[in-house]
Amino acid sequence: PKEIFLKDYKLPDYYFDTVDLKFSLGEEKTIVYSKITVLPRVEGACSPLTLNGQDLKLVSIKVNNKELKKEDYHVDSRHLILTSPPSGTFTLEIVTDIYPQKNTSLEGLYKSSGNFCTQCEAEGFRKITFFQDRPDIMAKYTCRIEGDKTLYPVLLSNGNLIEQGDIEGGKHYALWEDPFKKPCYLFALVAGQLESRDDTFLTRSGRTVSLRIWTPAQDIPKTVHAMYSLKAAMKWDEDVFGLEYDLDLFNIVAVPDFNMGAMENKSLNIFNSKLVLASPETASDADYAAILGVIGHEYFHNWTGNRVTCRDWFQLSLKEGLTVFRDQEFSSDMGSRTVKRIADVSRLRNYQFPQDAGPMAHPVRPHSYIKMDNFYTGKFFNGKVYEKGAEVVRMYKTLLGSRGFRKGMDLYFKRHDGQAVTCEDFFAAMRDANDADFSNFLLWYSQAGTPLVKVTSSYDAKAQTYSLKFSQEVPPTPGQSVKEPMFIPVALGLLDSKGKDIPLTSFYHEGMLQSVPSNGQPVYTTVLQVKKQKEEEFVFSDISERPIPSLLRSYSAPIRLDSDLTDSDLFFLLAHDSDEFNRWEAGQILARKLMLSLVADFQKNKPLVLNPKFVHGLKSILSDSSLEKEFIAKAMTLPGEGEIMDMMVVADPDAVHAVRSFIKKQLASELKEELLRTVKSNRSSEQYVFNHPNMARRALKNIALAYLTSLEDPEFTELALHEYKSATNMTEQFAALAAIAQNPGKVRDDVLADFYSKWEHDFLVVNKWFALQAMSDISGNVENVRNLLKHPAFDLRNPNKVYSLIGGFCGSPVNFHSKDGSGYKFLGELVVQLDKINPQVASRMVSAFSRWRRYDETRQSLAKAQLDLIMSANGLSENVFEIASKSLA
Ligand code: HT7
Ligand code: ZN
Repeated sequence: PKEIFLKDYKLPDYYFDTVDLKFSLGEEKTIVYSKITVLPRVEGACSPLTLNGQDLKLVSIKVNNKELKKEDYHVDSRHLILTSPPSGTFTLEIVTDIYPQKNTSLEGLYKSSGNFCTQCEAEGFRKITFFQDRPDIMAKYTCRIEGDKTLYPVLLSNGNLIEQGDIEGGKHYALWEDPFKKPCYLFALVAGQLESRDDTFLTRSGRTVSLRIWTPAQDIPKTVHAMYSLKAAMKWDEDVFGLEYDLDLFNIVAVPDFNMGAMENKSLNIFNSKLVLASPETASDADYAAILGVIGHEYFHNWTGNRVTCRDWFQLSLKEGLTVFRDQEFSSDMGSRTVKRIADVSRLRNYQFPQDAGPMAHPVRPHSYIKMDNFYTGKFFNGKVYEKGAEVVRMYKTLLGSRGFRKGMDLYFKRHDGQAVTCEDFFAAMRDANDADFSNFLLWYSQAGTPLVKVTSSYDAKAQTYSLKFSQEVPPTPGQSVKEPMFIPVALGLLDSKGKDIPLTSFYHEGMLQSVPSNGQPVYTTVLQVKKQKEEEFVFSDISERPIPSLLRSYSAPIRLDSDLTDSDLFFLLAHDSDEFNRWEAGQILARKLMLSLVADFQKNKPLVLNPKFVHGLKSILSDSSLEKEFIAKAMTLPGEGEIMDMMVVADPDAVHAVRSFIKKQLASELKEELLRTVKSNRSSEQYVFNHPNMARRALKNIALAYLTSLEDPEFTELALHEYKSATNMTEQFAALAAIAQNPGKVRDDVLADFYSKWEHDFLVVNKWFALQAMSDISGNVENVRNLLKHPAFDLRNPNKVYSLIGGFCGSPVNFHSKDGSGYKFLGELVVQLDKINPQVASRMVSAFSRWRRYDETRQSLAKAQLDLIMSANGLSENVFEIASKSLA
């Protein structure tokens, strides 16, 4: 397979001005007619024009209305090359046959549950017709769709519907015109039997936009929350960024077969049903929150991605990092900022940091790729381009403040609307709008690896000065052995002995006095700019007692921080920090330290004893009625097994699992009364409402119930059964089921069977049921999962089912990394099977092997054997090849 490099980027020799498409949808094949106005970039040049194409049957090709002679073009399995195109502007007409019914890759045009739909990002348009399939080719499109009127009553594409009518043979047509220039990855077509929920949005300039959410008729009642989310997102983008929607129609279509979460096609977003359909009985709070976030995300792409797009796929973070940042901010404003930040940082630590420390490490802007699809974030595949990219955008805001950031955004749109640009262009807009000195900030895009920042503190009582010394190191990653120091914003506060913030006015840095910016009000948090590899000192004067530093407030940079804070400092921060994120963080640092020391004890066969101070710390959080309930739930959640394994020289899944279970049970038994009180006082008394206080209450109740049920005490099993039976919403019903399912036995089996029989008609709920069983830590679970593969509701062709069952299984370290190799064998076999059906989904699954070198020798050789087997499979896709070969390198 061919590797593509950023350094090889060249401007295209030809631009496309207009693209007129016609689709004749058929049951055996679909015929695609395309008519393109081609403009040479340099007038008079007539270099060959290379078009991409994959799985296409070329029917005919015309240039300026004349059939092209055989000697004037060349076709191979991936290209159509016009060897001597005319000089000057010309029209190119191509007819191709495609076979959407046979397309199981869910890329290009395919059928999902009887309906046609498309997925073109990143490089799927080449499966529809021959084209320059690259994002810097921006053109105006029209699209005429013809199809059977009964089978496909609804015909949708991008832009405005300008004509429709009946044609012979029981068919009808629709003609769509998109007035905005766009790259082909934003093209979309949907045809089928769908109904819509309709609404309107009045923009701030007074235009009425029609909003339509399309699903099969029976699902329409489940689109209320999606419509609410869309309208909230439209309003938020106007309020926060001054960005208004630019067409009179916005469509969303929900499809059950989709490789990712959703796709931001211009004015025709296509969504995985999971991220549209919700009702209190069938969707959990987490589903509701995900729908809000993803509907927002795709909508926000209209400006950050569509109006201003990427020059090439290496710049993916330009749109994705920025849009993830925007959706995170949207969700924060709609709920709790602290809780959202905690969730995002946990995700970063659990998925992205491990990747950054493994063979798949790559910069936010990769230097090369084989299959671009491998750089996207999906359900079981977090990536630097998205999550770390969002952290990079957040750092601009931390450094410039909200107003400075907004100025940078305004300049970015002013300069680049309608263009395909690079990460440097975004950087330049932020810098120029603020006259900022960003020195080496761009390294965040080009250097892989998570920086490790060490900080030591000292207090001089006589001089009343407090000094913080920073040093940083960026670990080597594949292809980048030596790194330069990064520009790291460290948000900082200082607490006095009563736990109050000390006002900050100035500090010395490299002998220079720097004043803390203020608008006349006392300032409690300032941002230090750490830029050097060697020691860099910041000295605060007039500090009358030794302060406790609250470092990296709100997680101001995506780094690992190693400080000299003692356990008692951390307990103090846990109790007092005004930065709630750092309160949680102090608890997490303590929990990580505790877990690591217990893991060492476990490995030495020493008895496990839980530090009473830790129990006491959590007890006071649990009983503190002044705290927000969801914050308490987060603080009660122990760091994930992956996070702890990541901190070990040799990851030991069995020890980490044993220790985490031990702490959970120990906490449950010591805090029994408080937990029971928490369950009882947080039951739902009213109808389900999706709002922050109610979600927080349910989250707290559910974690308390999970702790209690882990004790395997009949009293608490009974309690969980009661909660399961009396639940009026999926959040509580499923949490009770999950609590019961922790413990093997008849009760578990009966409740799982009961849940299935209740919900077998709802495929989204059945996926939850698959995932719950797949992720179970019950020993030898691989056999259950193998049996579930044969369940009538399971289908390897549906990505959601694969992510639930196979992805879910890989999420249980004890079973996936089982020392007998049964988990590895299971995944190895499935990847080979899946790759023949859907390479994108297969490559996401194979990435579970990528960190095989982190384990002991036995596990290493078992995992490597599976990777070798995968590599030797016949007809291996480029997607799987890239991940498997990089993992083995
Ligand atoms: N921009 C969208 C990316 C996407 C995608 C990428 C590869 C393969 C399938 C895909 N479906 C959607 C999603 C987003 O980030 O908004
Ligand atoms: Zn996106």
